[in-house]
Amino acid sequence: MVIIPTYNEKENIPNMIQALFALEVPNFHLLIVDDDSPDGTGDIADDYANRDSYKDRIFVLHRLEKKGFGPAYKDGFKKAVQLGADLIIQMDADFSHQPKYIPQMLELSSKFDVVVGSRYIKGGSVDENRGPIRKLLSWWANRIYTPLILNFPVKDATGGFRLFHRDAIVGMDVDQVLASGYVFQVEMIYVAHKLGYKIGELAIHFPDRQVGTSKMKSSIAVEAALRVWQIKFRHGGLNQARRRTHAYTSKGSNCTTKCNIICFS
Ligand SMILES: Nc1nc2c(ncn2[C@@H]2O[C@H](COP(=O)(O)OP(=O)(O)OP(=O)(O)O)[C@@H](O)[C@H]2O)c(=O)[nH]1
Ligand SMILES: [Mg+2]
Repeated sequence: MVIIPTYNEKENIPNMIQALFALEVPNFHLLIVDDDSPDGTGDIADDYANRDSYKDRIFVLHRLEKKGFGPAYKDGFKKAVQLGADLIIQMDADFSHQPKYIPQMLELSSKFDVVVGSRYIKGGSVDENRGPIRKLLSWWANRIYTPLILNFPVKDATGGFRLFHRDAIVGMDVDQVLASGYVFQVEMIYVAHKLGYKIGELAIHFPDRQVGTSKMKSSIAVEAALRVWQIKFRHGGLNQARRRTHAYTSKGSNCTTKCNIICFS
């Protein structure tokens, strides 16, 4: 199952749905987690979910307000577990995470508990049009700063294109991941590492968003850099014995009118 959090992605979501289903991955499901986008992304997603061709293959989780992609992902991960997904892939709606890598991620899932789409290993790259300072800062944050502070081997800790085995999502207990913004990705992968899950990296190219509005600001990046320390103190004591063993129970589907549209309060 692929999970995509959305906020104002009306230009991207129809193309993304088509690109994902064109992969023709067997037993493929999509869960869109929308935070009541003012541009109507949630309605567009519902419209696809209700089409006969996508029946029971697209699920839409409606959250009542914008709270950042971290909480949206947490609800999405729990819902995916409840829906019975074995492999859970997270990705952005704006094509910075290209669907063409999904078959390779699935292949690597036989060797690893978690697969990280990585811009900063051999063969990985970011948008050619990015300025040199932005490129250098992102490389430094991912290759030097974060691994040094967290003492871990992952070379793209801030990227959000990842595959998790269901057991890893349950074992990690996503409720203990508290960040809501960009550092959410770092916190998730640090918790996975501390709990002893086997993490593999797949080289990806990361083009910047072509359409839709950017939500990234430099102040967010600075805050994320400082919060890496908070993550270290919060989760530094975790180890394999601290994996959660019981799955999530059903909750929050209090206004289900159609079977594949879920509302969270
Ligand atoms: N549900 C939900 N999704 C969000 C929220 N903020 C961002 N997203 C989605 O999370 C994904 C990543 O956000 P982006 O805005 O692409 O972040 P980015 O790639 O760092 O920055 P840009 O591509 O420059 O905008 C996208 O699919 C967004 O639509 C939010 O508050 N709630
Ligand atoms: Mg983006």
